[in-house]
Amino acid sequence: MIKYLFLFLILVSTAVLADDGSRLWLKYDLLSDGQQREAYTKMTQFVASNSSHPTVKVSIQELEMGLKGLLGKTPLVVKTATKTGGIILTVVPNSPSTTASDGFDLFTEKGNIVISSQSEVGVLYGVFELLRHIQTGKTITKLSISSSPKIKLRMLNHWDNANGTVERGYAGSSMWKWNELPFRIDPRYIAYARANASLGINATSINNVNASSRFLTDEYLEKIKAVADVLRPYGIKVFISVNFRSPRTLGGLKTSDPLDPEVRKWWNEKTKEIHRYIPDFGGYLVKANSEGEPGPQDYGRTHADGANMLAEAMRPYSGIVIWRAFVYNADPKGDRFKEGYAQFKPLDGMFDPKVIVQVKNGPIDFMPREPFHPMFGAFPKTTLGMEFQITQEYLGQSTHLTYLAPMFKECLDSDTYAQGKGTTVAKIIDGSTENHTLSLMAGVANTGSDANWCGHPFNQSNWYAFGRLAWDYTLSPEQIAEEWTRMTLTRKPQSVQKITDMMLKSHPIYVSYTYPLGTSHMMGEGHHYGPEPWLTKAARPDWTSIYYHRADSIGLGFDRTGKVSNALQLYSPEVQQLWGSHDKCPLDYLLWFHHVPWSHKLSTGRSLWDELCHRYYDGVGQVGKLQTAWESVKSDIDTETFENVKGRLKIQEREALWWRDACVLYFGEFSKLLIPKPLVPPTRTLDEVKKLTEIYHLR
Ligand code: GCV
Repeated sequence: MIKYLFLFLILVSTAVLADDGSRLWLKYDLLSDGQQREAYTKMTQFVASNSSHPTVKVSIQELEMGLKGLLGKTPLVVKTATKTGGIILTVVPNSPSTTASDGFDLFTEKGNIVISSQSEVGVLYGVFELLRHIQTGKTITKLSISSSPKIKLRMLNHWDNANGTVERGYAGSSMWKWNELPFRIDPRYIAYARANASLGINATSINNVNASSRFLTDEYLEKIKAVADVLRPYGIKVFISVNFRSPRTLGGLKTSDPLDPEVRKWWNEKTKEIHRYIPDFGGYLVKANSEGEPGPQDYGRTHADGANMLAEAMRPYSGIVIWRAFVYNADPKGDRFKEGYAQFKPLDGMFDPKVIVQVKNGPIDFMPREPFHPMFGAFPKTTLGMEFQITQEYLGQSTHLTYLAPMFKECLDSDTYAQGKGTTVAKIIDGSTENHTLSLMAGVANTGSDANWCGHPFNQSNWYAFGRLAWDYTLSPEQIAEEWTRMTLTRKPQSVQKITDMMLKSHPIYVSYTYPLGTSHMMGEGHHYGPEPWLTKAARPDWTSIYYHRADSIGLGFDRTGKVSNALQLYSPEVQQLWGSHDKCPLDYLLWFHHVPWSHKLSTGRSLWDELCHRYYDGVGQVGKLQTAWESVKSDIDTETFENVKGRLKIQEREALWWRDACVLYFGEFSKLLIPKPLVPPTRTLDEVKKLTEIYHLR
């Protein structure tokens, strides 16, 4: 009996200790260092605020929760500070402070910590900054921080459907329980709001851009209102993705032509109605005339006609229209790379000031490594927003450890040379280069119903990194990785260093065993998982793999220098110079722009074929190193999390091999060259590898 009781106690205690990841980076576990706790406690004995604003209320709640967890001591909440050693929250609406309205000042003054902002939400952001300081072990005795977001709209785009599925979601089903709303509010909505606010994310579009008109019905507007009410105190505005055909499908009109007066009236009224539910409605997000979605071109109108019609409906309100530039025609002779640019270029200067054109980071589609989209820097009269993909459609979904901050940064730091050296993509999208009032960075969300929200425990870091970079794109991937690790996994310095190192290496490793040297779009058809470089036929030519890699007996890569496609000319002359010759082009982008002969010697001293093989093999080898590094931090990581990541690293190793073998065997059929020594050729045949891919297509 005693034996069973003992076993039961063990089981209960491990259940309590195990970390299911649901608290994300807001863990607030007790700091183990007593001295450090004491030092923090001295400075956080009370919270003073005389505001009853809901956002200040949640700020105070967060401090209570955070400090109780981290320090084991809940601060007193008072209206005014009568002594020192506390945190003073103050909102000074027209303060001369240089911070933006939702920025904050966080400083120590006369023995207190002051968090001051022109707005309540700025105070909330300051509170999260203070808690982050404590969580990551930074000093709070001498604070002097002024922080303003670099981008105004920092937004998640959910690709969640009304039926509870998530397009390209790899963490369970949708986190929005449409069948329960508006009557039941899942506590996760609050957790979601806190997590976003902790990063400064201030907007969310709640449904898929392949949008159902259902989201504009009364029934759904009531549900969305309930979500908006939960998110509001956390400074998050709700957007809706709309189906351009809604006036017909929902309104019973004969057309959805944006120049038709009845259609315009319908949108005006619909917009008014939405504002009755959600007075601070963020606006519309639209995918039009893309991948089969309806749009203004169905009526011979332009993207500007469509966007401006919605902007007109939004005119009486603060909301805006976000119009996606992800469009491409199925032209077998064309180059998808140029499509967005070509369709939007004639419209530069024609969009209403309330419109932001949202552009994916690269010209194709969230490939693991793309050159920056040529629209950035080439549309001076249009507000361009950035669209990154946080969910890892092409980046290992939820089984590969791939930390995306370096990839986001590579794009943001790319120099467009639009107004001379230093006109980076970041400076285009923050509006500073062309003096735009609006600015936007959106990320396609990776959240789902999984207990840990994101599937792979490390995928949380990509949500985190996106938010941190949207607030301040000058932060380094290293700093963000370290911060996230300390808050989420461990504060043990050696392990923090090892994990940060793993994270920083992970994206280059992934690229090595999937898409080295600037190859792209060779994934399994439809599901986009695993390799299928031999994909020759699909519903559209630009959904095959051969369209992109162009392997033949001569070499590999898509010549975009003018002979086959002149896509390179969309960039400024400086960029053209940099990428235009295959001897100078950085190897990471080489095959994006050049068809390189198999035996051509690269700057590494190896031929293209040898380099390609080496990269594939090296990528696989590096996954082994990730596994060893992870083993070495075992004692500092929660057991459930450790085992979870360990298992996924094994899958990653198997699949890295799958990619490697598929690609070297398949390309070997064109190069007719042997795998260079000392690399050992795959033990399986190309047919055997193809079978693995076929399994994914079985019904
Ligand atoms: C929402 C890619 C994805 C689609 C996605 C599309 C888009 O093509 O595979 O699932 O659709 O991008 O961004 O609109």
